[in-house]
Amino acid sequence: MHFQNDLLLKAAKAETTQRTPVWLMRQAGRILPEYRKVRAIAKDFKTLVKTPELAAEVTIQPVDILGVDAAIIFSDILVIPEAMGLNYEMEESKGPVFPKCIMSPADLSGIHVAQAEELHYVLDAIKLTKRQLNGRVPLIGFSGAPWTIFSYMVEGGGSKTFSKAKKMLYTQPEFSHRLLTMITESTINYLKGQITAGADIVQIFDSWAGILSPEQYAEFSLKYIARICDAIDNAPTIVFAKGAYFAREEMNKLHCQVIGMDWNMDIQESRKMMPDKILQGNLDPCALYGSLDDVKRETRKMIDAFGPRRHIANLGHGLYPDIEVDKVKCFIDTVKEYSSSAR
Ligand code: 1CP
Repeated sequence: MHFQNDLLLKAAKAETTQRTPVWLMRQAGRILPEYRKVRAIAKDFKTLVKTPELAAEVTIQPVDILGVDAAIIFSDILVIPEAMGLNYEMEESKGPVFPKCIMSPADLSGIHVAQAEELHYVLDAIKLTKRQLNGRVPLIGFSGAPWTIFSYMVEGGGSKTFSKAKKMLYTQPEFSHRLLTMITESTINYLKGQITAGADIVQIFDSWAGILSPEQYAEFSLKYIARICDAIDNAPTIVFAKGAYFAREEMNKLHCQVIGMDWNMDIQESRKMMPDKILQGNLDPCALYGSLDDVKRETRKMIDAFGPRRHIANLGHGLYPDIEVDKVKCFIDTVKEYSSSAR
């Protein structure tokens, strides 16, 4: 595959680039009026995810409108529980809800390890997006980390504390491992399918890493992320574990190329703890609520702290829906300009 812009893939392979590549978590959807138009045509979130033509369109929008160095396939981490047999609904302005959730071994009766083909609509959206991108930028595939997916399957939706999911780890550890193993196997099948369909690099989102103790994190999350990383050998992998500052030394040992960082992680300290990794991140999305001058200053500070090499610029978590598009563009343009002039 010949790319017009392969900055992200080069950076992920630790090759020198003329500037720092940049993309944003949640760059599709949320902030773009163009997204909302397509979303209105689709009527609901799941139809959008399951219609490859529309999913491809909103995947490419941020490449055209924001000028990011990569596209990320428009989907959700919750397609995995659904493929395993646990249906979810996306309630307007509320988020995901599972009509049934997993509480005991009996609830596993309708649950199976998912095969990639069961998520054919995502694979079709990837193939179509790749054709339409035509090598302009690489395409990122993704999945949730097993622990984060487990949290939604047990909790039945979002939560501030995920106390039901954590209760399961304390009260039914063996059963927890059984379910985590099934999610891990499904995720390996799915990510391999995404790469075969054309994803150039994949990111594993462990959004709820930070609510576990270091000991629990090693046992119930990192172990399964490591299995996924070991199984994926034909594309670079990014692991983003939000709040897992306590696991950085362990994450340096994963068979992945890139570690995504949130804004709680000090950049210099992270360089020392993860010397073998390319680092991605980590500006606080709330920094984009400041003035354009504030955004420029904060972005330059981030670029200076990471230095000119072994960095992929991003936010420390996804964009919030009320962040203004011109602030987002300012972040992207500042990374591009400042990182080219800084070397
Ligand atoms: O109707 C809508 O437009 C709903 C908003 C929305 C969007 C645009 C949801 C509901 N999901 C998505 C798409 C999505 N989700 C993408 C692709 C788009 C992009 O990156 O530009 C990705 C990568 C995700 C991943 C995702 N979904 C995560 C991991 C990343 C993170 O933010 O930590 C998580 C935790 C979810 C679950 C989810 N889906 C949607 C919501 C509101 C939530 C969070 C619910 C909660 O608070 O627990």
